[in-house]
Amino acid sequence: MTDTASDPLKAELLQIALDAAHHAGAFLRDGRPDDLGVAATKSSAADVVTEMDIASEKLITGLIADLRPDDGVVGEEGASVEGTSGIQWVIDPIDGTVNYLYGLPSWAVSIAARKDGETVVGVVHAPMRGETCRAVLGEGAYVNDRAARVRPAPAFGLALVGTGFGYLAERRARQAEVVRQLIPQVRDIRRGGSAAIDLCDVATGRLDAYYERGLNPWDYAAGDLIAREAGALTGGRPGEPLSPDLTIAAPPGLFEPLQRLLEELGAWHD
Ligand code: LIP
Repeated sequence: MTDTASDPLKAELLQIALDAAHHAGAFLRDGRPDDLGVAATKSSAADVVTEMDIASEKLITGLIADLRPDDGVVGEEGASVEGTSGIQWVIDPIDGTVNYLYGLPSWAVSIAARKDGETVVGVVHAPMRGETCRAVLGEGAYVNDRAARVRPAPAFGLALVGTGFGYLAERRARQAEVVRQLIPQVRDIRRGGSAAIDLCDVATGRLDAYYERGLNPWDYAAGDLIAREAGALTGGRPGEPLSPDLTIAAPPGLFEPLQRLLEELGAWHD
């Protein structure tokens, strides 16, 4: 895979992200224990961590530290390095952990690089799909070697909308109430279990839109850039950037009415 980025730094960051994601992806795909279990839980008994999440994050952060020891790092499984270079890596070593635990194919390694707080490189590698989505800020989005573009906005009632649900029962009840009101107004809903893949599916036109409340930066950092570079609008509540409060991605013409409806439905609060 030849990847060019106009800026040598972005080219270096992209190559490191691709190499690390592919290395971790192969480890996770080929080394998944048949008896994989839960190593720990976080916000609830359903919010699980496996030994492979931890090992994947260690593998990725080790590769990055060897090549760029002065960079900052934040990872879902606890990686936290302040850094002095102005570059911060944002890592989800397995996005879609529950899918991975159950042996379902929809999981990915998500790696983003931020320069002075702005995401400049994003890579989402989905080994079971044989796909890698990537983007460099201002230089378009790609799935493997093909340019990625969003599907043109459909009529609202024909939109295929991805979403997801949190790990706490009271939040899930609230999210169910939002989706109950949304479903009759759109074509259908899809719940894939990986925000990073859902954002890439918007970027490649496999979903018309995606929204979710309660994501963490490592879930969306890379997929957000990929979706935007593929022509999507992304954000949260009206006038706000995407955040753990609410993440929305969709092409222009669909993003705006979906954002308005989610605001009316209170999708941004528990
Ligand atoms: C997952 C997200 C997904 C969400 C899940 C979970 P994880 O991230 O990608 O969209 O619905 O609840 O947060 O925990 O597998 O990295």
